Amino acid sequence: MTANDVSARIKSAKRVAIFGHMHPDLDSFGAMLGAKFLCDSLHVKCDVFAEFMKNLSFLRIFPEIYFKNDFDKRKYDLALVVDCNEISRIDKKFQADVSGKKILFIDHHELNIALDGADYYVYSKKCSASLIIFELLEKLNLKPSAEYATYIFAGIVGDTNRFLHSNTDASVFSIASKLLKLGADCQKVYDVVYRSMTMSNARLRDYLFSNLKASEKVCYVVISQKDLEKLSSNVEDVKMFVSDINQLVEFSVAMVAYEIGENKFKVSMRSKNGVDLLKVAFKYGGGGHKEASGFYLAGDKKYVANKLKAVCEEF
Ligand SMILES: [Mn+2]
Repeated sequence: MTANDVSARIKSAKRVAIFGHMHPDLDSFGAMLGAKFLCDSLHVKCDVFAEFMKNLSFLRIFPEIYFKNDFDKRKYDLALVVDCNEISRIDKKFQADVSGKKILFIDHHELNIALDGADYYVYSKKCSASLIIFELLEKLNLKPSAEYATYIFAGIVGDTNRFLHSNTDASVFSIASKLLKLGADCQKVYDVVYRSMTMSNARLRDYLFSNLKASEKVCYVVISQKDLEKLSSNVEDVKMFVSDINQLVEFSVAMVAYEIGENKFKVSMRSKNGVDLLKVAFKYGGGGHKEASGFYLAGDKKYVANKLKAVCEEF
């Protein structure tokens, strides 16, 4: 698909429903709002659907009024799914109603299995879905306002971990520069994302580092809901520190398993030194990127710890 194909596809719709992935992150929100700007600019009506969780501090960047929760599928003839390329990764609440609809995916994750009849605008080498949306806007001669430039900038900052990951190439800096010229408020993004650690966050970070287990080049830590309660923290707080653990020079892979529901754990993985995580992620039914991916495990804390010990041997 070309940028013009994407534009034509959107223009052929009467009303577009925009979705990101479940447990949305900065890039998911940035790309959803970027997609909203795209539809607005093409004069196509759209609504953005996302669970707006008050405990996510980074959501202070994105106005709550832009998001809806009650998806009435009869009102929409196109689902525009960003930062995600499979229905099973869309927020559970909307999954069933999205399947069967015409779908356009705009994404940067490795495509595992393509869905019959869906359209894909996927560039897996790109750092973020937000950046792909900005490039789309550029190709269509559309200029985001300062407000939308801030959302797109936040998405790029999120998925590159402020230009740290190896997915940061010259084009990323060049686009960041363009967004700043458009008025993106980078200090606001940094204040909300990187200068917002509380004392309980600090204690959680300490817990994660203190309870690390390690095999040769892989380290991992498991944290249950009970542990989180004791630390007055939640899973969203844990996500802040996965990349920190990956900074340890002794290891090439960091895995953090956190309990998201009773006996259900999400395992977030990060790597460096060229270690590819995708094979392991796909093997356990997950996905993501070469250096940042994840999967789910069912079982109690002890089971998950034993499982991760075995997973270490696969690298
Ligand atoms: Mn992303």
